[in-house]
Amino acid sequence: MARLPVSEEALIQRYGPHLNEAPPGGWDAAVDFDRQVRTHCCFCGQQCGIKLKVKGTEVVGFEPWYDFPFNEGKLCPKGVKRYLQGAHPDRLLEPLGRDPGAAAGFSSMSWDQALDRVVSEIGRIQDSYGKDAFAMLSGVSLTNEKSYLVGKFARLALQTANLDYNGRLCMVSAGVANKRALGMDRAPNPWSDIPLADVVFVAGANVAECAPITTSYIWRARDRGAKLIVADPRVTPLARTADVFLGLRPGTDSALMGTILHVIIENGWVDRGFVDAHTIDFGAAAEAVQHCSPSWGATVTGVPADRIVEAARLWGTSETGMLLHARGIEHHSKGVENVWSCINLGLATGKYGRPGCGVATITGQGNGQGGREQGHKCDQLPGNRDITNPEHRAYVASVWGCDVDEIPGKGLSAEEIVEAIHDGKIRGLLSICFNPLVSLPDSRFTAEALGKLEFFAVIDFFLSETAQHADIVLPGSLHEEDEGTSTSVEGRAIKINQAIPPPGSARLDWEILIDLADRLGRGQYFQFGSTHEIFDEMRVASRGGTADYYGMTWERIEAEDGIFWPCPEAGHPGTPRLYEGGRFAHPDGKARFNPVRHRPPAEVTDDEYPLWLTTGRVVSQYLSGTQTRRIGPLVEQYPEPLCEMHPRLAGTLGVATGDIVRVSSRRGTMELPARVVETIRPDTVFIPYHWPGAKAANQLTNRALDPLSRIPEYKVSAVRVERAQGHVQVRDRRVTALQTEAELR
Ligand SMILES: Nc1nc2c(c(=O)[nH]1)N[C@H]1C(S)=C(S)[C@@H](COP(=O)(O)OP(=O)(O)OC[C@H]3O[C@@H](n4cnc5c(=O)[nH]c(N)nc54)[C@H](O)[C@@H]3O)O[C@H]1N2
Ligand SMILES: Nc1nc2c(c(=O)[nH]1)N[C@H]1C(S)=C(S)[C@@H](COP(=O)(O)OP(=O)(O)OC[C@H]3O[C@@H](n4cnc5c(=O)[nH]c(N)nc54)[C@H](O)[C@@H]3O)O[C@H]1N2
Ligand code: SF4
Ligand SMILES: [Mo]
Repeated sequence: MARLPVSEEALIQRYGPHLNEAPPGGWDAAVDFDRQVRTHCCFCGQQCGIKLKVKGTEVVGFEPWYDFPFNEGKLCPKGVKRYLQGAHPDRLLEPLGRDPGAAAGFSSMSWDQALDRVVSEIGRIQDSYGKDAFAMLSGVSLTNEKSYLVGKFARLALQTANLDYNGRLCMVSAGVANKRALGMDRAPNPWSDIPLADVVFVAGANVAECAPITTSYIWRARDRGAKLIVADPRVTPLARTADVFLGLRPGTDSALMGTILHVIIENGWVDRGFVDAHTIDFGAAAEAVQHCSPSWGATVTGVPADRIVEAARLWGTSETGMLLHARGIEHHSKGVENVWSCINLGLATGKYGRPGCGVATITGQGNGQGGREQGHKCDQLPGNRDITNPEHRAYVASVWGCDVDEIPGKGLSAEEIVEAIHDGKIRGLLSICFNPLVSLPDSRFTAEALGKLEFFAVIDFFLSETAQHADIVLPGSLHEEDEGTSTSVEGRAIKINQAIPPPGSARLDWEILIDLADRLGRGQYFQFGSTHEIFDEMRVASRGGTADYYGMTWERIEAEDGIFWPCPEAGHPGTPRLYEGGRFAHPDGKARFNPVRHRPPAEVTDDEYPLWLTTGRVVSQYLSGTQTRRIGPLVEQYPEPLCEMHPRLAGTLGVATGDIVRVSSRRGTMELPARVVETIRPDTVFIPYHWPGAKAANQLTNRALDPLSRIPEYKVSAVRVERAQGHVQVRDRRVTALQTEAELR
């Protein structure tokens, strides 16, 4: 496999001066601005520090924020271009009501009209069908304060149990697995631990495209001589520099990790001292992988046995090591088990609670970490408390000043809410910061469900594809228009600062919710005059929970470049590294091994659908694309979905790059251009999912859910691929700089 230069130094030599070195006069010397606002990127969970340049009431550019320790000024293409979204002509400036007579299907209305309509429909639906017949969906591009407010709003203002969030499509498998195994749902390490690892094992994560800044941490480890193992059906840009590449068949991670554990046990590489002192149930986990010999593993995963053994040797014999996983492991109907199979490798070799050691999920969404702690999940209350636990409920009721019985019980998860809408059990929906029509699996089913709603309201700043199905659309706020906190991939709470006010008559998201609560007659619970006041209540509500923010203040968060939770009291320094000294977060201090027996995905290939489809991302687009499809330079880089396939498969289909192919699954069919690459397994095709309608990968995906986390199986479907009519010139700027001769066996 051709190798690229790895160190930053080598890259500087090859590609010119270091990115951090601004040209004389700054990056955008030509940009005329009044002031710079220090804040963070609105996109992924890395939450890079950035300075926005503001002229009047417009964000006109950016400058790297070199002093912010996580990214030290580095930004990926999305961060660099994010400032272009606010001025887009599609920005929603006033409330919209469905109006079949109007050209665009909507006509504008006053806030009073719009909010009164929402409130009267909530009342009508709840009076006719019960409180839980009105549901709410939320998202974790929202700050901690807004996430907290949404949780309280749904429970006390809407009084519905049915609230869930888009993190349900994202990190929940890791969340459930971490909580049950270790007692806490957070990456165990600050990212500064990555360069200290002797082995970095990246499983199911396209780091260079989806967590771009993490690449630099891994390179620093490699510069120190660390070995890199990558497990992915595709030779991702990072995988092109791997020492051991495990090009597994989609859906076989628990077999791969189980085989690695088997080899570690057989060779006596288990850290018995650590296992005996700090864990329970090792025996059960060992028994579950007794049959996982390297030849068995090779048959199931498609990875040569000697490579699996080599990965096991590197991981099993290294003093330190970090395993980083993302949705490639977690987006499965056995996502929780997959994560457990990774955690078992960390526990068996004592790789927790020390510098350079840990098994960490790479959180995806901007506030994917904080948003999963503040209580807008269907089973959760603030502080990552359990909504079914009487003590947890009583504490939160005491903070909210309500009767404990006023807090509804556990509700349905995101996909289940859509299924209940489809079944006619849920009749009304309020959605903020979620674009389910593009992002949920089996989009035809989602569209059918949205069509059955008696009333649907959306709070967004663009008319997303989902919002096009709404009865009322309320123009909310962009990231740069509000302030608050967010919690990054590392578990570091950081401060988001307001750069500009919302334009036109758009309003701050939290003000909209408080206005609605007032009109619902529940204003007594929502006496907040500012986001700062929401933070102060949130801090108290989190007190004593595992995700404890009680000791934080906005001022400290700014002054200290962020604070890692738990931070249980004033003056507490925060907790960058969890589990030090081998003390885990369960009451007895011990971690749990969980036995994992590999099982196949919900859908497997057959004669009719003989290929694996896996879906994911490209560097220049973000999630459902509502934002990044409106940023010209990002669209330029990769304007439409391409179906990645191996030359061997392309050969049997008679297809070359640019030829249109038809991809069909049991749910639907789409046509799109092929992109023939050597960097994918010949039995697998990959389609990025950032586009709507006929370009949506989710027309093909399966609604199968993990039984514990309720995450959909985005990473495995069975498909058929055929050549269709037509040929186009494809543009994929991503790969040109990184083209290699890499070959998959
Ligand atoms: N550019 C960009 N960056 C993003 C985002 C974005 O939309 N665009 N979204 C953010 C969010 S919310 C998230 S969740 C993260 C996602 O970050 P990642 O999880 O890194 O991204 P994905 O592309 O979803 O999938 C990761 C990898 O999993 C591999 N994979 C597919 N099936 C399997 C399998 O069965 N096993 C294994 N081991 N690997 C498999 C894919 O080939 C892919 O390379 O990215 C965040 N960052
Ligand atoms: N096939 C396939 N499907 C997937 C995945 C995959 O890998 N493959 N990945 C899944 C994953 S990991 C994720 S995270 C989901 C994401 O799926 P979604 O959460 O549905 O995607 P987003 O694009 O984040 O949608 C957020 C919407 O909220 C709006 N928004 C953003 N910020 C704010 C804000 O501050 N306030 C308000 N009011 N609105 C805001 C945006 O304009 C957008 O319309 O997709 C999932 N879907
Ligand atoms: S998208 Fe993620 S990696 Fe890129 S600049 Fe924003 S926070 Fe950083
Ligand atoms: Mo995600």
